[in-house]
Amino acid sequence: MSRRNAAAWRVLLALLAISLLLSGAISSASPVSPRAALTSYADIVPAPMDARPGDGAPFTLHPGSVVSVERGSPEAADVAEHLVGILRPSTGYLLPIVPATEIPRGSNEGIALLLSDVDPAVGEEGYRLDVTERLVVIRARTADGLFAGVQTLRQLLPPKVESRAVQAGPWQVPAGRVLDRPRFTHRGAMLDVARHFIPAEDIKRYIDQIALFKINRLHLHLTDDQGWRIEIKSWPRLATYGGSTQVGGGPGGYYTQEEYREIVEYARLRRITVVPEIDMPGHTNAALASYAELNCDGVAPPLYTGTDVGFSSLCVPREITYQFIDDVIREVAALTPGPYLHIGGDEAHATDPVEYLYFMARVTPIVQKYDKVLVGWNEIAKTDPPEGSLVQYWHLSQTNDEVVEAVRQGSRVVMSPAKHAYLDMKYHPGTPLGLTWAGYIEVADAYGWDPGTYLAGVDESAIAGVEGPLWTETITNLDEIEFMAFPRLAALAELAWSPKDVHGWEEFRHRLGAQGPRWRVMGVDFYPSSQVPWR
Ligand code: TNX
Repeated sequence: MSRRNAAAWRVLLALLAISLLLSGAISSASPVSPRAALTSYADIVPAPMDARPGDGAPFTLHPGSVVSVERGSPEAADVAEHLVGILRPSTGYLLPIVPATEIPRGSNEGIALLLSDVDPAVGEEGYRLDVTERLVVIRARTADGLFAGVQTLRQLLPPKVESRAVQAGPWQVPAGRVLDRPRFTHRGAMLDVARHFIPAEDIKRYIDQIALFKINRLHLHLTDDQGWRIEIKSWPRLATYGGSTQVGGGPGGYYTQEEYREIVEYARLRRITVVPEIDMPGHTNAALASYAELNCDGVAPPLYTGTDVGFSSLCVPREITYQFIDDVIREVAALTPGPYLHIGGDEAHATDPVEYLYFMARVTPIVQKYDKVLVGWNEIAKTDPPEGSLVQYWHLSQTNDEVVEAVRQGSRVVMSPAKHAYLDMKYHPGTPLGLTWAGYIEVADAYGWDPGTYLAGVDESAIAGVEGPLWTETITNLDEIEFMAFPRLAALAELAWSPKDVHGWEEFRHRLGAQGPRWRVMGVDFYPSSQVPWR
């Protein structure tokens, strides 16, 4: 069916639904159950820049409601598809998507996603949401903004809207308006799929969970000592052998390039840019085990299933090392529509410091040759990264001269200070999973820092954003990922999105408490911290 035919059918279906409604064949009135409690504008996470409840009647989604979308924008249409993908299963309504201009003014009832008449205050990624009795209107300059507005709308609908099975209404949104835009452009989550392999299906579920909090970067730590998780066609043993185990000795696994492309596309439809990381020159035992010629002594070490760090290094003096890196970066760049390529660079304790500098001077031009922005852990700051690079700060200290200097040379900083942002740290001594080297991180600790002022001598204008890394030495599956990520990732998302003047632990923990029912419906196995008044 052509796009035009499909659109015509949807309009017809909508008209049919509306006429059924008018003839009383479907009752739009709520069942005579007690009025369901309305959600609140005070409960949105991350807190919007400005949210005001109105005094009008709430909006109610009806069986005949339509979702209208700006004409001529395939990306806006994708956002509409995302929205009805959530609303249709739980409401059981048709919710056809129609072009905005085909709806006669005044006759529509439903949700409109528009790229026109936009308040300039929303910037590139923000949105304005207006809720009145008959209409929900989201206006933004970009599909990113519309998508962010849709996430706010989700949180203003009853939590059961997240159900995959039909639920009873009413489907109400309190009247009001929101004007919103992000503080930082980089709002990330990192997943280590190397220590334990995480299947593509679970990555997609995690993408759904993080998108709700306006996270827009998914950094995948694809390679480490314990496993190589991405198919590289020019060096096939990296995945087939180097990916064949994991921490503890399980079977491991890897993504074929086709599976990886699907992850990237799934993320794109949720306005998330995937940032692939190929860690080097350390954290490379899986590669060294797969190809003897990458080792200085020409002997491949055995695969590794422990949790030590800092013992492996690519062979810096050997020319084949750079042929290998060129091939890998070429193939990974070709799978990556986003601008970033992360080359790790952390904990290279088995690499001579002088050789480390030489190595980075060789690798940096390769990343540039394939048109990618260089990203690395903060150790790369000492290697004179090119202007525009991203330095990901993970150390414990709040001062770092190398990072200050890299910023002076035009790098920007992604803040992942381990004491606050490391999602693999235990919440408290009794947490069954996780590590402790950076301390315990309760929800208040994840929330209680300011990414704009944390690093001495680095101005907020040089901060690209915030990212929550989840290393998986002790984490083996999606349930465990959820338990470590939530609710802390929601705290980091608020630091990354919301203006500083709306931050506040007291307000935040109440907002967070409102997410409990939604997570329960979504099947997210979050940690029920006693710091949070869960609803
Ligand atoms: C440090 S953070 C690492 C990882 C470990 C993590 C465990 C960083 C750049 N390197 O290799 O998995 O600690 O918390």
